Amino acid sequence: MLARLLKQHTGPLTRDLVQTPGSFGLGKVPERLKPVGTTTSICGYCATGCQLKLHLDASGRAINLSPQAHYPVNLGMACPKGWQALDPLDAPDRGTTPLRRTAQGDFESIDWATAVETFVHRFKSIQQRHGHHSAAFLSTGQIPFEEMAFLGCLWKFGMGFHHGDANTRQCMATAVSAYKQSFGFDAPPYTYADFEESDVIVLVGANLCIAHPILWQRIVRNPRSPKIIVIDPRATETAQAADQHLPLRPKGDLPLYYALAHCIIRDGRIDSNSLERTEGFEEFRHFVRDYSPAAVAEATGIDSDTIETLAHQVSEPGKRVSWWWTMGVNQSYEGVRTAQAIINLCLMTGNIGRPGTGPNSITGQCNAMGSRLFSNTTSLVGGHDFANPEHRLKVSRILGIPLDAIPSSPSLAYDQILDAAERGEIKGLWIVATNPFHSWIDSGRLAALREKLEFLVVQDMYSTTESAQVADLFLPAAGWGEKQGCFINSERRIGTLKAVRTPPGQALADFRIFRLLAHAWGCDSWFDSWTDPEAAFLQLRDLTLDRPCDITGIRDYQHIDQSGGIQWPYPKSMTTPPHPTHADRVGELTERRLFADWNYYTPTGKARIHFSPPAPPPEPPNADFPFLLLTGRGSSSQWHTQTRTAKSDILRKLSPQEAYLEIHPEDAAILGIAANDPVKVSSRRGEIIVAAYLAPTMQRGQVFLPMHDRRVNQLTHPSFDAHSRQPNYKACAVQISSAKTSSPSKKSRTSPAE
Ligand SMILES: Nc1nc2c(c(=O)[nH]1)N[C@H]1C(S)=C(S)[C@@H](COP(=O)(O)OP(=O)(O)OC[C@H]3O[C@@H](n4cnc5c(=O)[nH]c(N)nc54)[C@H](O)[C@@H]3O)O[C@H]1N2
Ligand SMILES: Nc1nc2c(c(=O)[nH]1)N[C@H]1C(S)=C(S)[C@@H](COP(=O)(O)OP(=O)(O)OC[C@H]3O[C@@H](n4cnc5c(=O)[nH]c(N)nc54)[C@H](O)[C@@H]3O)O[C@H]1N2
Ligand code: SF4
Ligand SMILES: [Mo]
Repeated sequence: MLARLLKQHTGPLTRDLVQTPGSFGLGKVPERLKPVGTTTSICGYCATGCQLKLHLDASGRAINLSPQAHYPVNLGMACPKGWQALDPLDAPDRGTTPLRRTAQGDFESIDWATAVETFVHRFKSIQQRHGHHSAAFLSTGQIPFEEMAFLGCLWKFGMGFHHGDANTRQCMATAVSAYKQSFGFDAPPYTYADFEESDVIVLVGANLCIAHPILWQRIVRNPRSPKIIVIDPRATETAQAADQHLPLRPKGDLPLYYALAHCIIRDGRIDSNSLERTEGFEEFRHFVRDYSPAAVAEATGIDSDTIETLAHQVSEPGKRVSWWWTMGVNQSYEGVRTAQAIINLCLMTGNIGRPGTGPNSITGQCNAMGSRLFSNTTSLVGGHDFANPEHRLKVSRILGIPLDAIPSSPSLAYDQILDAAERGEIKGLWIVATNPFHSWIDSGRLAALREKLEFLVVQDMYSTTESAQVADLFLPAAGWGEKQGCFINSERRIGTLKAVRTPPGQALADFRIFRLLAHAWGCDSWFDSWTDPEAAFLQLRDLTLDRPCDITGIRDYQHIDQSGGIQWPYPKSMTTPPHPTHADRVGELTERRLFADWNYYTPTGKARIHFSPPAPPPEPPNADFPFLLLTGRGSSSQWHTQTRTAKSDILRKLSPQEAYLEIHPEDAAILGIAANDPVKVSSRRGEIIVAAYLAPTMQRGQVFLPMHDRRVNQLTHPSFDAHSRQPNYKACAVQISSAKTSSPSKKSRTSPAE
């Protein structure tokens, strides 16, 4: 009950929690645990990128932590996950030795020499028999980018395999594609100060109070009394705390933003100077003629008067308007065009490149932005293009990799890798710091796919994850707090992490594991200079020369720490003489946004306006599956597949422990379902039983499941955005019935619309 209550009130409560050190285990410290020193690390959960101050004992071991007071991101605040970041390191199910599957199907402990030998032998054998396209890695946005780059370069250049993708495909691929097409580079333009400098803040499919609580705090600090508008089918914690909530029909975003463009153009509220810096506006003007508010009212679920008012609010001359989106936009079958519809509105109204403005995609994982630049998956490492011969030459020269070892095309996308595995073309998979057997869309399919794989390696902190449990070889990894490196947060800020704990047993930092594997594969001479994360960082830094993400002005890790983090770009030309303290540099370095000159990274220097007619949803509700299922984050104390957060006593107390379905009370009443009743949720792909949570915050005919329960993705529909290949996690058709009866009663099949 406490958990439910906490969940229900996370908005206002979050505000209390982030400011009350005592409530998070920082109370009285026993004498023997009195810290003798401190260091700092960026938090290893979300992409906000809060800096934590780690309190160390005499041996350099972290015994506690608190949020860093002067860091320009969190300004002394942290959410519950950050406060409890050390807890998961001590969990009893940490992987402490490599494990290998025996002929009987059990795991046996092996030493590293045997593990590395097994890895190399099995993958080499696959490559010899089936070629360079026959295995792939699936990695993450949650390890330092030095490690991501090592993995991507080792696998593709050193080991000679072609395919690898990351869980950022589940998350940020839409924003990447949208920015690349519109601006010529994957460049989120904002800095967090924009939250505090806006007059109108539009949050689209972004539940900040749960998913980015410290960013919500930044909004709360805005002295301009901003109008906060939330566009979300659900009356989320954030929507309840906002000035206005537009409960749109799921996936009604695209016609809604086209209608806003229609009104803004009709009323002449465009910024002609900004428009001069764009291409494609005439075609767009013509296109949106058909999108009057009346024409889209039904598709959006928003009446024409409200749309007219919104059009006015977001185009008022002299007002600073910022748009912020997260998974409500990205995880859609037409996410890229939706993100671009927002970008187009900002370009039309001049709301870009100025304080308090911007079409701003908020990233999810601590290092999603690092993955976008350095993982060597969709883009060639360092913000380059596999297809560009000059880029390949540059990477070859700076990293000392033979030119012919660099592929000229990007990898298959995540879903295409899994399709290829299903067809038997991909025989081996190496999963690093992600848990797809829980988090991938239509996850039930992975069980069958597993049978087809010859060899599955999982490299994780825990041997108990859904993915580790089905591996042939498990490699135990050190986690956040046990290793060094850098993350890049949502506003492009690079920050460092430190090793303040010793990994348990034989667990090793991912970086060290890659070094072992490079040696055993026989390609270690190519990675001789990758001796440690900072050495790798310096090479990766040099690689960014003359790219939009140029960071060649950064001297070393210490420079980053002294500067309060450094946002890209930071080319050599920006380097100023070092100051003794971080405080002197505040203001000079701490907040920078892109496109102040409305010059974009496209060949013409102009932004490109993209649009397409909205398409019908892949799986609309019908008489048999009458409800639309939305999924997403459940509470601020739960992280994804919960391998880490579930290990903290405090975080467990702060979050609901049983899986639940949010359903409108009137829909529940029609189905004969009372609060807490077991309910069966079935889609065409599977069925699960969870507890009913009667939520007037839901619209009729829609239900919501938090993604943290391992069974949720057995229901989701495998459809994807055509441009970004991001999964459409947030809309599939389901049937709901009381699980008190054995088969769905006639009543349970009643459409909520009836
Ligand atoms: N506590 C916690 N914080 C996290 C995470 C976590 O697991 N736990 N994960 C991190 C990661 S990786 C990510 S990506 C972010 C995600 O952060 P968010 O995107 O904010 O979280 P979600 O709950 O996935 O989705 C946001 C909202 O999208 C809405 N939505 C669904 N369909 C539509 C639609 O068609 N249109 C619109 N406009 N909205 C829609 C949903 O109702 C939901 O409220 O959170 C990060 N922060
Ligand atoms: N239905 C539904 N599904 C979703 C979503 C949704 O909204 N709805 N959201 C999607 C999104 S946005 C995301 S980002 C994904 C997240 O999905 P996942 O990436 O699968 O989820 P995590 O639980 O974060 O998995 C990270 C894994 O890395 C391990 N790990 C942590 N640190 C380290 C390390 O340093 N080294 C190594 N080797 N391992 C480490 C953890 O123990 C954990 O097993 O889920 C997606 N799935
Ligand atoms: S808001 Fe994100 S980065 Fe900050 S403490 Fe919480 S999880 Fe960590
Ligand atoms: Mo994500």
